[in-house]
Parts: sequence; C-alpha cells; structure tokens
Amino acid sequence: MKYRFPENFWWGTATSATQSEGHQAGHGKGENIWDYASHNFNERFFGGVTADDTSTFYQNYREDIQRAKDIGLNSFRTSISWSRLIPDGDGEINPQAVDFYNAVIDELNTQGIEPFINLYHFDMPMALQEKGGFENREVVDAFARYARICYELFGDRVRYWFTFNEPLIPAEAGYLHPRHYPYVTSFRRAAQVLHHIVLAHCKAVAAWRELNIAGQIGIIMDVIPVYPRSDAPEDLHAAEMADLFYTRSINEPILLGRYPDELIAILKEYDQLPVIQPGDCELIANTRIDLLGINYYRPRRVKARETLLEEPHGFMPERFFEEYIMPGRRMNTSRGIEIYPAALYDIAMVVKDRYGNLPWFVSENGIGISDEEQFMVNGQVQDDYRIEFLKEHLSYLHQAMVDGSNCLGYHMWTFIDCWSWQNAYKNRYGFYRLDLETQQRSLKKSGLWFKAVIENNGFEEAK
Ligand code: BGP
Repeated sequence: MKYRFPENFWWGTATSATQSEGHQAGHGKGENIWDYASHNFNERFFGGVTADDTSTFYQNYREDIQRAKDIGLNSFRTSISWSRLIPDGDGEINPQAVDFYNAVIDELNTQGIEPFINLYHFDMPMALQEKGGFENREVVDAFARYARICYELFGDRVRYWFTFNEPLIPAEAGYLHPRHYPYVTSFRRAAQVLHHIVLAHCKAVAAWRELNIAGQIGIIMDVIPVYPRSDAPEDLHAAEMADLFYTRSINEPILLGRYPDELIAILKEYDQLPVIQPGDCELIANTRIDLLGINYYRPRRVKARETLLEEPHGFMPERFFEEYIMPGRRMNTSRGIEIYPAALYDIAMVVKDRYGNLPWFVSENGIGISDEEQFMVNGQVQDDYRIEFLKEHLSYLHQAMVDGSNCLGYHMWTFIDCWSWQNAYKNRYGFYRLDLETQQRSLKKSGLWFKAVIENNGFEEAK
C-alpha cells in the first residue's frame, strides 16, 4: 500500500462542546460568551442561529458515539463545557453535567474509542467574562481550579488531556481583530489576555502533574505557516514578523518555555508589553507538555508593506507586513481560505527541527463547504472534494513521517456537521451530514472513504 500508517495510529475526529452539544436549557448549564453573544449580537451569526441550537449531541451522544464506532474511529476529541460543569465558572459543580460527561466518557471507552478531552475551546463562562475574562488574573486561578475538578472527576478514565484549543485565538479574535465576544480592538489588552492564557495553561498542567494521573497532558495549537512573497529581504522580514506575532508568540512560551526575545524587544519599544509578574517567567520555563495537537487549515502569505497601515486603535502587528494574494492560489471559496496541503509537511518539519520532535498529531484539518445538499445523490452527500482534500493532506503527512516526523495521528474536523463561531451552519465539515430541520445524521461519501482508510490503516492512490 502506498500510504500505510503505523499500527495504533490515531484515526479520529474533533469537535467542541459549544459547537456540538446544544445548550439544553434546564440542565443546569450556565451561560458562556457564545450563548450570550449569539443572542445579543445575533446579526454576527450566519442565519441568526444561536449556540442553543447546536447539533444535539447532549441528547444523542449514545447514538452518535455508535456512529463514530460505525466508521471505525479509534479516538475522538471533544471539550468539556466549563459553564456546563461550573455554571458561574468558579462556584458550585452542576451534577447533571458530571452525569453527562461521565456517560460520554464511559460510552466512548465502552466502544473502544479513546476520549481526547480538551478543557477550553473559546468558551469563557459569562459570569467570568463579566469580571474581565482572561484579562483578569483571577480568572487564571478559576481555570486552574476548573481543570483540577475535571481531572478529579474524569481523570481515571481519560488518558489524553488538553488544556486549550488554539490558545492564541481568544486573545486575537476577542481583543485584536474582533470576531469573538467581547469584540475589542487593543493590542495591549490582547497581549495581556494571551499572557494570562499561557499562565492558565501552565497552572492546569501543574495541577494535572500533581494528581499523578496516568496518561498525557498537552495542548492544541493552531498553526498558520507563513510564506513570503519572494526571497527579497523585505519580504523575508515581513514573513518573520508575521510568524513572530502570530505563531512564535504562543508556540515558544508553551513549547520552549520562554517568549521570543525579539518579540519582547518590539513590545517594549512600542510600549505594548503586558503585565508580567515576578514568577511568571519561571512558571512558563518549568512547564512542559507531553503531547502536541496541531490544527491546520490554511497558509498565510505575506509581503513587505506597500502602504503605511492606518492604526485608529493603536499598535497592530500588521504594520510590519501585509497579506500577499498569490496569483493562481487554490481557494476554498465557501470559507474564503487557501488550500495548501504541502504546508502539513512543513509544519511537521518545524515540530521536528524547532520543537525537539515532540510527539504530535493533527488535531484538526478539514474543509468547510456551503450548500452541500447540492451534492446529495440518493440521500448521500457525494463529497469527492473532501476525499481529495484528505488524500492530499494525508499524503504530505505520510511523507513527513517517512522523513522522521513523530506524528501519532490524524483527527478530522469534524464528525457530524457542527455549528461554527460566526458561520453557524453555513459551511459543513462533517463526515456525517446534519439535517437542521430533523437533526438527522447521514453518512457522507467521505465518511465511508475514511472508514476504509482506517480499516486498511492507509490508502493507495497518489495525490
Ligand atoms: C478551528 C476551531 C474549530 C472550528 C474550525 C473550523 O479553528 O478550533 O472550533 O470552528 O476552526 O473553522 P470555522 O468554524 O471558522 O469554519
């Protein structure tokens, strides 16, 4: 077989609590920023669909896990909803949430599907957001408490834990380029949020290590590899700056134990440094993870700035670079992002060469397509484009593994079409189609294809 993967390779899918459970009023869940924002800033959500109406995994988890089994998944990532477990974020535990997550974890284990559990997927409890969210240092401790509670409740049956999904995003999307509540534009505030998220991660890792739980603790990073327009020094510098602000700013404290010196120097020069208290740098330096998840969707192409950036809200990293629209680039027009499978190889090499060949896996990769019903034949979405996408990405990943990358698995985003942070149900990513009217799930052609890949632990065709 041309693309054979190692024994015990993780073949799975990823989702998150807010995007798949549905709010399910009356079961003790507290509000999080998505419950709040999707009602109060409803126009920001495609079709006005709120976080209440997300895919009903809360009611249907048993049948859904059977569906995961049906296509042979051996691992499954979701998150615990902080505001379901602890409605106000820092107080009483909701017993119905404990029952629910116990049931989900037990059902996964019973079916022989490894649960990968993430603690934070963009979903700050509203009560804590009202206190400033991660801008407020007290929330770091509330997160560490919540993490410890999760380990104590579920750690005997969950072997793979993740502190955060895409830890840069709550800072960047919430406080710099406003797409997530509280829709702020301020670099300095974003930097403070990011620093506190780094600390929250470190404290959650420390709590896990103290409890001596069997398994591994990690984090899930979003990597957007940067490519310069040309080899001209100005373009190379632009690419370095984009990488520094949007990748190294988070990867290096987490994976190498310190912020990049160049970043600190620039933030000092522009008076944008967050408050870093004595002891913070030691904590960061002494925290190590066991396992890294990487979400990959798209590359970032940049060039030297051709015009001066207007900065009505003050300092922005984009003063050092601007987007390069590469002629002939291949686009996913539904999502408005470039498709570039070769980047998965480059990412694997960065993990190998820059981050000590840490064990890692692809924790998200996928293609969101709108109006998929047009591809429906006899009740099945014929998503050949998704199969092509998978083949291409997996073949580059396979090459990276041949070249020494320590990659342990591949998780597709996502299992059943789920709600998205702004696009709601516009773009569909799932192996199963979700009918929004009936909530019925139906397997797509790509789900069948993935089943065969899992059975064979690989696939034949070239890219
Ligand atoms: C990732 C998030 C997921 C998911 C995915 C698809 O960055 O971790 O939660 O949403 O992107 O993106 P979108 O939903 O914006 O199309």
